[in-house]
Amino acid sequence: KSEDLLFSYKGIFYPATVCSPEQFKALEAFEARSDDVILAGYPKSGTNWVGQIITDLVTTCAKNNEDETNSVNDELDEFPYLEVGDAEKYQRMKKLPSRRIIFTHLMPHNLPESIFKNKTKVLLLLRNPKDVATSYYHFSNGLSPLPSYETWDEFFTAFMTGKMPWGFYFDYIFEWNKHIDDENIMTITYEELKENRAMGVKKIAEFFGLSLTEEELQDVVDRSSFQAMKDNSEKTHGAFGNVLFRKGGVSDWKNLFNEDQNQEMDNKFEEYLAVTKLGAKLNY
Ligand code: PPS
Repeated sequence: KSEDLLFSYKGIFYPATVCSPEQFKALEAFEARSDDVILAGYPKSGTNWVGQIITDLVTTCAKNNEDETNSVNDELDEFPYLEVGDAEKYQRMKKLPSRRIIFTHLMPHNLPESIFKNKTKVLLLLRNPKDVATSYYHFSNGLSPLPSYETWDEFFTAFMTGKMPWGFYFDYIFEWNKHIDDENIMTITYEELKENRAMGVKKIAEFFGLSLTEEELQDVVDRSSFQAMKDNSEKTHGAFGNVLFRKGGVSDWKNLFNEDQNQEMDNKFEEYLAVTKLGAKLNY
């Protein structure tokens, strides 16, 4: 049954095939380092995209400095999502050299406190909720550990009532908005990156203090086009790549939303986010 694929932890659903309550308990004691590189974003906001950019920037920098290694997945063949794995994952992560690269879909109050205490830098990735819902719907019905939905309408109801893995989109943004003035947090939007990838890549490199030559930066930009990543996806993501690299565009929601659903989401935006700083950054 579809719902059996999920479990609830602190009031939020997660996919049981990739996370567990034991591991969430273990996560509380995770010690973030001040030089960890963290990418936070609600599912389907472009995590794999920005994740590749970050990984590419960090690895290029490490090579230049002749550092031995850097990323969580390279060293221990570990899935880079903080909350995905087993309860022993955090012990293994202790052994990793800096700089560790960490992705997460968790809301800030469910992240280990050490991230905020140690002022670890967090890049918060935002994407328009209509495109997030569209992407999430197709992903859930593809090859994924998530429940599938008979119809778009059924999915839309689940999305709008927060019955989604990793929680309610509007709560996610609302909770992160509480951290908008933290010095260790910077935001980037899917849409701004889509409009000008070169500028986005530069902004990300500067935020994490990664210095690369113009040529190296351009290589990172070239390697992170949708087409380049899709072409390489068999290697990077296996069969899963076909589902993940779907359209990679802006406004595909127009092919799914009816007028009522559009209005309902606009109302939700008004209710939760219209007056928040993060709301102003969303391309709404
Ligand atoms: S996940 O499973 O939650 O981690 O998914 P996530 O990686 O956050 O989001 C997947 C969407 O990001 C799109 N994507 C890209 N867009 C533009 N350029 C590049 N290079 C790129 N790589 C991934 C991907 O296609 C998903 O969006 P949709 O709208 O479904 O195509």
